[in-house]
Amino acid sequence: MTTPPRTLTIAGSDSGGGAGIQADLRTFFACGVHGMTAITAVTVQNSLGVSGVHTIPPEVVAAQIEVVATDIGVQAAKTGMLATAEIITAVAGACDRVGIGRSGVTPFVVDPVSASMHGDPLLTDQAIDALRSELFPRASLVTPNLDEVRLLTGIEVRSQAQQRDAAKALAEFGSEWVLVKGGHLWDDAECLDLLYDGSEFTEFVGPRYDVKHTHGSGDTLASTVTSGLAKGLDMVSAVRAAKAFIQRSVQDAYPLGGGVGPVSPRWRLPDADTFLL
Ligand code: PXL
Repeated sequence: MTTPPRTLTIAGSDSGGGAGIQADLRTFFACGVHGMTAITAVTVQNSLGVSGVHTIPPEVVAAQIEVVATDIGVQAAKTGMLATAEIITAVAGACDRVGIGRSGVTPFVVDPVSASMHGDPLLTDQAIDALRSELFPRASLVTPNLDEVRLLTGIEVRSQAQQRDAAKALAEFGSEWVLVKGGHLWDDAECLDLLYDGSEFTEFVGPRYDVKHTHGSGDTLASTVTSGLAKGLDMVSAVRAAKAFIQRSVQDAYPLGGGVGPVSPRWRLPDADTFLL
């Protein structure tokens, strides 16, 4: 057997299995790559929300990145919940040492996760600055939703025209590509994700699905892009593939507990309901 492409997620654990590391790993598996993890924080979480956060020491986060990169190798990496400015600084240093990000050769997707969909904070206020100044310049792609756009740029996006302005403002922070996700433009009948490379826009338009269970959708999208890049796709092709993957996974979202359930790549296993029976 040959070894599949290897991907690394630098992110937090969601004990409810909906988002975070858990969503990233199942997406990596569904995309046919070998997923590895550098855990930044353990959240105490169920479908109703986050009731506790325990952060991992920054040097332990950095060490996880370095041991897997030096032994196993990483074809693409992503970030999710980074929790604190100290962890962000440690991640930036470790990535530089192993060639992840723009100073190296390994594509690096930065998903600037700042809060859960219930509004629970997953990043300290001081860490927003560190994200902008330390991680964005290293990123091949950043993937903010519109709440994160507001935190990062101060721009309140209410239209597709403002979505373009936001992409231009975000590009100033130094990433190679910006993907401004339009899922939170609730009044739009369609869902526009806007990709920008500093000079040209590429639009990815899809239907807006009327589903309540969308936990982990941003993580799933960023993990799919990361998997595509690890397999050697160019950025436009990786984002196109990821948009198709998340649309299908939103349609297969399921209820969980008393709150919000996850989007699911279970459709990748056609016999999921009958296997083992
Ligand atoms: O979906 C963003 C996210 C990322 N990582 C963790 C989370 C969440 C949302 O709740 O809990 C650990």
